[in-house]
Amino acid sequence: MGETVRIIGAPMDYGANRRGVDMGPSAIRYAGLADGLEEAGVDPIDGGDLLMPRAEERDPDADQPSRGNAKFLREIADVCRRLGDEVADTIADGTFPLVLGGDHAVAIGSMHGSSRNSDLGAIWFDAHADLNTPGTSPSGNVHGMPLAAALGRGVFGEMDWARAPGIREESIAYVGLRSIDERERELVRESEMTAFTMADIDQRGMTSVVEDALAVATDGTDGIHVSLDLDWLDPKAAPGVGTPVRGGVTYREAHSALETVSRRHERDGVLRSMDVVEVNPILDEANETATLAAELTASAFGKRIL
Ligand code: 5AB
Ligand code: MN
Ligand code: MN
Ligand code: MN
Repeated sequence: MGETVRIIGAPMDYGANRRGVDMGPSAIRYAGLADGLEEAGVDPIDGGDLLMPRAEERDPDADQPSRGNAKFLREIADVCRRLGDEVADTIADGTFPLVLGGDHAVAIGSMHGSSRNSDLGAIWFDAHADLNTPGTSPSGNVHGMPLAAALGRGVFGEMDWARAPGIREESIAYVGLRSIDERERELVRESEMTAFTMADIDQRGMTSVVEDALAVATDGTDGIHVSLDLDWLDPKAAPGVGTPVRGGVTYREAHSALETVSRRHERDGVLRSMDVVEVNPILDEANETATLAAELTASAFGKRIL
C-alpha cells in the first residue's frame, strides 16, 4: 500500500483519575508497533512525543471561568491545541496521523485537527460513552468527556474552542458500549449518534455491527476517525486500563472489528486519523495491553493472518 503513518505520542494523564496512562506511548512502541505496521505494509515514521508537564507540578482545580468540575482543563486545552495542530499538519503532508495516548481526552485534539478541512465521521470503540460535560460528569475526569467537547456540547471554560469543525453528530457511531452514567444515558439517547452496545454485538456479531458503523461514519463524509479505547476489550484480554468494565469484547472480536475497518480502508481509503488510548502500563500484566494495542493497530492497517 505504501501509506506513510506518523506516530504521534501524547503521554497525557490529566484527563484520567489514575496515574500511569502517560506511559502508554512508550509501552505501545516497546510492544512492537512499528514492526507490526511494517508487516501491515505501511511505512511508519515516529514523530516523537508531545511535551507535557507532570501532573504533580500542576493544580487540577486551577481557577478559571466555567470549568464546572472538570479537572486539569487548562493543561488539557493546551495539549489538545498542540496535538490538533500536529494532526492537521500531518494530514496536510499527505501522512496518516496515529495518535498514542495517554488518556482519552487526547481525542479532543485528534478530532479537531483531523476535521479542520473536511467532513469527518468517527467510530468510537469504547466501553464508555465519553459524553459527559463539566456539568454532568460524576468524576470531573475529562477522559469521560471528549465526545461532548468535540461536539460543542457543554461549557468547557478555556477549551471552548474544542468543537471539531467538521464533525456532525449523525456521523458518529459507538461500538461496544456497556457502561453509561445515568445522566449520560439520556444524552446518548437524545443524540443523533448511532450506538451499538455489547448486546448488539452479541446478537449480530462483530463484523456486521462494524460494517454498519462504517456506513454511518462514511455517509456524506470525506473520511473517518477511529478512536480505540483499550477498555473496549474485556479486562481478561486488556487488564492494563484505568476504568475496566467486565463483559467486553474478546481478543478475536477486536481483531475482527479492526480487520473490517482495514478492508473498507483498502477498498476506498476511508481512514483519515486514529487514536489508541487508555493503556496504563502500571496496571498492566507484562505489557499485555500495550501489545494488544500494537497488534490491533496493525490489524486496522491491513495486517492479515495469511
Ligand atoms: B474513558 C465515567 N463515565 O465520566 C466518567 O475510559 C468513566 O475514556 C469515564 O472511556 C471513562 O468518569 C472514560 C464514570
Ligand atoms: Mn474512552
Ligand atoms: Mn472507556
Ligand atoms: Mn478509561
